[in-house]
Amino acid sequence: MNDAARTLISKAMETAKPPVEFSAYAPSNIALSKYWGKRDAARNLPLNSSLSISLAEWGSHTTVRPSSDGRDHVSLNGETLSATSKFAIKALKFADLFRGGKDIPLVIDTRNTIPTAAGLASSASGFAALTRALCGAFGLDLSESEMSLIARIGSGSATRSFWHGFARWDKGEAEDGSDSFAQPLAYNWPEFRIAIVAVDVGPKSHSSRDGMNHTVATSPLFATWPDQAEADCKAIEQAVADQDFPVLGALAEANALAMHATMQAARPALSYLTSDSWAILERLWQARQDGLEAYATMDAGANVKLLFLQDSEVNVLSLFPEAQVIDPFGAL
Ligand code: 2P0
Repeated sequence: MNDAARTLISKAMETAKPPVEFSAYAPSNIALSKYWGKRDAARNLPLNSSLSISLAEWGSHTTVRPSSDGRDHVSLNGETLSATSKFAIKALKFADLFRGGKDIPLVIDTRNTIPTAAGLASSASGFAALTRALCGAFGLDLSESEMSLIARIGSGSATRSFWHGFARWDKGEAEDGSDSFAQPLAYNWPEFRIAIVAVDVGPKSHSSRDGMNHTVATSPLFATWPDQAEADCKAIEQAVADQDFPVLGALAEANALAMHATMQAARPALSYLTSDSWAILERLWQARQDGLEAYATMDAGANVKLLFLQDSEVNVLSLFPEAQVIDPFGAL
């Protein structure tokens, strides 16, 4: 299989040094224009481009170091994981891309700063931080675009987690995935805010990977998604460039609802949104009719993320007192 990411790693590893301890951070991100559907599952190549905003200090800190007892060790949030845990298997399989069959035992220690109660997935920040940490540990001098390309093999959304602010993952055209990676968008928007309204913190019934594959395979509504998503991505980027918040918010909300509609038309239907999610949306839509300028986006889970500008924060919090507000440009 010709895979640009795997080729890039093997080439870089030809001159790698023995690993040293290296720590890295990557922020989580939320897509304003979603990635949903793959044209190639082995390389995690998407059917459409996507555009995200990073979550500043909400993300993953990962340290990679050589193991002194000859065995791999993986820990998450201070807890040592069994080698058979899902997280450990995924992290070590990803590290194997770098080890290329050589016996290089590693310790991988990840700490997520995303509040557990926010119920956000951490695979985006997790694989981006792990990519940075592995590259650092082996002394590989790769650009962020190259690291984004590599992180895609771990998780598609990780491509967008190498920067603060906005990022766009171009779907690319090449079969080997050489042009499918993300880039930062050089727009600052200090008033931009995101609030997480947590609905359900339990484990989800379907992983997003299974959910998107099932949707692509069975949903008659999916046919219109890739072109619509591509158009939304372009229009949202333009709205970011113009700092036109109502246009951006309306597009992001419509894009998220269209993604969820493709899932609801899957056979059998797939729904990550619960009655609580819909109740939040209805409350938001009522408030919008009354003048609140806030919009919603939802991913492969029941939580609702609100998008608004700083001057609406007091009103958003009075409507959703439990919401956790993130200032994506604040700590930069
Ligand atoms: C996104 N999601 O753009 C979309 C919106 C969920 C809904 O990217 O199979 O964990 O590892 O590439 O990146 C979640 O999917 O999936 C995701 P894989 P990933 O943020």
